[in-house]
Amino acid sequence: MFSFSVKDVAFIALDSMKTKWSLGLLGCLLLFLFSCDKTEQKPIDEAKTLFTLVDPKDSGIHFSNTLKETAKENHLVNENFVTGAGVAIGDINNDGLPDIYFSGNQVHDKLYLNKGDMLFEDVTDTAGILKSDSWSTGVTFADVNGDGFQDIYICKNEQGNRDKSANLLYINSGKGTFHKWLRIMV
Ligand SMILES: [Ca+2]
Ligand SMILES: [Ca+2]
Repeated sequence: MFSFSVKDVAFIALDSMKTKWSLGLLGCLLLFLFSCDKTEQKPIDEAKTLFTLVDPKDSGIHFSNTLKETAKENHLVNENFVTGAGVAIGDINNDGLPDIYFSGNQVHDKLYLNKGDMLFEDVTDTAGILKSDSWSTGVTFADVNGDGFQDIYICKNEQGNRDKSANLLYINSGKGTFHKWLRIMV
């Protein structure tokens, strides 16, 4: 014959709830660990992947939109810290190979000419692209004057500086160089 006081019943109920919670948490933890383990151990069959990562030393592309936050310049006072920059891909010299323009926030923009076989040449300086100290937030190629050569339009947004926020339009000479043709206030 067993007898339980109200205190004993309350203790058993509480202990039972703790056990259930513990088992529930343990179950969630095991599920998480097994699901992570499954993903990490899944072998990658490179023959079935759509893309192959090209090492910068092979492609020649070393651009990185690196951001450095300071007490004066950070994501709390400048929304551009979380909006990123931009990339444009187009054939600027009409050789059938797509070329790449990277716009940079705190780093300078870079223009790469496609030399074939996934090798690119940095032609930023020789093409006449400015080393601007203002934030570039986007870029696109478009033949704005209809001469058959892709021109470059770059969006700028410098926090609190309207003059540095003027967008830039570069006109393609068709001879490997660009002329800064317009500063456009928006
Ligand atoms: Ca090209
Ligand atoms: Ca053009």
